[in-house]
Amino acid sequence: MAKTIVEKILSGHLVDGEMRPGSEIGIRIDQTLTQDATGTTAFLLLEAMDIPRVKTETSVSYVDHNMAQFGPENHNDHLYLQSIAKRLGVFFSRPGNGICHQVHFERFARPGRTMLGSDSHTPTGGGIGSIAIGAGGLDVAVAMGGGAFYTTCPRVIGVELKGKLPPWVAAKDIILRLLSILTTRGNVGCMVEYFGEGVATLPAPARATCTNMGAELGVTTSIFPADEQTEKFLAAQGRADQFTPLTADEGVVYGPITKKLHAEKDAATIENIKTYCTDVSVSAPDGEGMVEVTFGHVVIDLSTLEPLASGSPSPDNIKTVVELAGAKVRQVIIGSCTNSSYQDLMLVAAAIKGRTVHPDVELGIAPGSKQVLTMLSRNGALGDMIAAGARIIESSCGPCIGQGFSPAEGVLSLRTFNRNFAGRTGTKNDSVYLVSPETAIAAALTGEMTDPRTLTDAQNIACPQIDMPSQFDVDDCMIQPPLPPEQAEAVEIVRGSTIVKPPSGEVPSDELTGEVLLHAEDKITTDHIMPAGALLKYRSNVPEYAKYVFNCFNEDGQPTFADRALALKQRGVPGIIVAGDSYGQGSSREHAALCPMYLGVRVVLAKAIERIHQANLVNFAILPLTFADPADYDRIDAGDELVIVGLDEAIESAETITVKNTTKDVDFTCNVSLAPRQRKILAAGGLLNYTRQNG
Ligand code: MIC
Ligand code: SF4
Repeated sequence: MAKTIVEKILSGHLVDGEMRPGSEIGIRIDQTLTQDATGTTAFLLLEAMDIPRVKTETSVSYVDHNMAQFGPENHNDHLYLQSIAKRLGVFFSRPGNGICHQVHFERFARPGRTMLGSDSHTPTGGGIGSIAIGAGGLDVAVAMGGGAFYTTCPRVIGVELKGKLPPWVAAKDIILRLLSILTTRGNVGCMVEYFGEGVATLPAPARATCTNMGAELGVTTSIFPADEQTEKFLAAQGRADQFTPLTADEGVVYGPITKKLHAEKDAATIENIKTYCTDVSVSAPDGEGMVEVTFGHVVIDLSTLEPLASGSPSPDNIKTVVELAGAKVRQVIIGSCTNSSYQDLMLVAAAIKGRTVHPDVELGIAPGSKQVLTMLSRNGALGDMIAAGARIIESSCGPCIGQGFSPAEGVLSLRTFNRNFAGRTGTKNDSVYLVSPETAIAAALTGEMTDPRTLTDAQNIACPQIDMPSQFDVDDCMIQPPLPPEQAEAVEIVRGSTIVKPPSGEVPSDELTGEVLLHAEDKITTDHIMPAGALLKYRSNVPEYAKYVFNCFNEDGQPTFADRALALKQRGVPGIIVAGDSYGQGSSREHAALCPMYLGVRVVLAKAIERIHQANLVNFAILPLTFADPADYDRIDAGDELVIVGLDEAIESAETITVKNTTKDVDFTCNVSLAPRQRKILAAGGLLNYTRQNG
C-alpha cells in the first residue's frame, strides 16, 4: 500500500505497538534537543535515572531562553548544563550561539531521522524532513537514556500546496491560513504532511516556519518532503552527505479527517474547511449543536494567498492585513524560532536600508543564530538595520518568552513570533499580532498596520529577492562536541545552590477525597499555569517556582493558588483542577505539571487536555480525567469536595470512572483516556519511578 512520509519514518523506527492510527506506538529516537529552561530539569531527572552516557545518535543541549541573568540563577543553570553535557556525551550549544530550533535546523536536523525535543517548537525540524516532536523534559530524558518515545500512531492530515507565493507574501501566511482552517483545537493525535507542486517553490527555511508554527495546531508534528530544496540547504550548510530524498509514495491518499465542531460558534471555521479542503461533508447537528465535519485533505494555492495576521489571545484568530490596515502600531519585533533565518532578516534589512524606523515605533530584531548574525554583520545588512534605528537583540528567545521588550499598556505590538497568549509579553492585557517579517517591516516603516504589497507603489520599495546563499558561514566554534567516555567520566558537575533536585511523584491511592482549587475556563495555556518571562529563572528550583502557579488568577491581598494548595496539602487533602476545553495548550514545559504536583494537585478534570500536557501530567502522577458529558463542567465550583473511589482499577484498565461532587450531591462520569503504558506509569507514581523499576 502507498505510504505517507510519516508512515515511512515511523514504521522504520517502530519498537513497540502497531502502525494503526489511534493506537499507542513506541519509536526509537535518533536525536534529542533540550534547552536551558526545560533542560535543567531534564538532566536532573536523567541523573536520577543513573544513566552514565546518552545512547542517542545525537543529543544537543542549548542555552537560549534564560539569558537575562538577573541574579545568579541563569548562570548557575548554564554552568550545570555545560558540565552535565560534558559528563553525559551531549553536544553543548553555548549561550550566544542562537535559538535551539534555528541552530538545530542549520547544523543537526536530518531527513528521515526522529528527533525529540523538550520544547514544543521542536517540529521545526520537519522542514527538513525529520519527524521532530516536542515533549516534556522527562520523556526526553528517557529518550536520551535509550528508551523509546511513546505517542499515538497519527492520523495524517495532508496539506497540498499549489502555485507560488506572490511578492511580499510569505511562508508565515501559509501557516496562518492553515491555522484558520484547522484551528488550535481538535487536531490531537494528528501529524501534518505537506505535498504538491507548490512545495518545490519553498526553500528549507520557509518550510521550517510552517512546521515550527504547526505546533500551534496542536498536532504532534508537521513534515515536508526532502527534495532538491532540502539538498541545496544541506549543501550550503556543508552537510550535503546528510541528504536522503524522502517523498510519499505515488497514489497515497490522505484522510479522511473528521473534526467535531459547533455548527454556530465554529461557523467561520466550517466555512474555511469548505473553501480549502477536498471532499467535505458536514453531519446534522446533535442536541448540543455539534456537527462532524469530514474532509479529505487541505489545498492551499500559494498564488492566491495574501498577508495575514493572528491577533491576541490565540494563534488561530486570523485576519487579513488589509482588514487591519491603518491600525496604529507602537512596537515591532522580528525574531524567534519562527522567523529569524538568514533569508528573513536579509529581507528586513533590504527593506529598511537607507530609511528610518517610524518615529512612533520601536523596532527590535533578534537574529536566530550566531550564523545568521555573523553573516548579517559581514555583509553589511546588520549595519543597515542599525542605521535605520533597529534595536538589535542577542540571538536568543528574548521577547518571545517575555524576557524584555514588554510593550506599553494599550498599544499594538507586531511580532513575527508564534504565540500571542494573553500576557506572554510580560504586559497584562497586551495586544499582539503575529505576522510575517514582510508585514512587520512594513509597519515599522509606516507606523501602522500596512499591507506590505502596497510598499512597492507607496514607498517605492521593490520586494527584495533573497536567494539562499550557496554557502552559509559555517563555524561551530560555539558548539562543544561530546567528550570521549574516558574523559567524560572525570568531569565534575557544577551545581549552584539555586539548582534543587526536583521532587518525584507518588503512587495514587485507591480512594481520593479532594478539593477543587480552581474552576478555569477554556484554552488555559501553560503560560497561565506556569508563567515564564521574569520568573523563568526559577525553573531549576521547583519549590520557589511553584509559588507562581496560576499567578494570573491571583488577586492582591488574597491567598495565592500556591498558598491555598499548600494549606490543603498540609491537611492531607489532595488538590483538584477543573478546566474547560484545550487545557494545557502551548508549551512543553513540564513545570506546568511538576509544580502543581509539588503543591499537592493529584487530579486534573477538564473538557479536553492537550497532548504534551496530558503526557506531562501522567509523567508526574497527576490523573488526567475528561468529562464524559461536557455539561457536567457546570456542576462544579471552586471549593467543592470531589470523591473518587476505585482509582486502582480505573488506572489499571477502566475507560470511565464516577466522580461524586459531595458539596452539590451529584455524580458524574469521567473518561479515563490513558494509553496502556500511561496506566503503568501512573500506577508506579510517575515516569521516573516507572523507569527506575523497568530499566
Ligand atoms: C515557549 O515557547 O513557550 C517555550 C518557552 O519555548 C516553551 C518551553 C519552555 O517553557 O521552556 C515551549 O514552547 O515548549
Ligand atoms: Fe524560544 Fe519563542 Fe521559540 Fe519558544 S517559541 S523556543 S520562547 S523563540
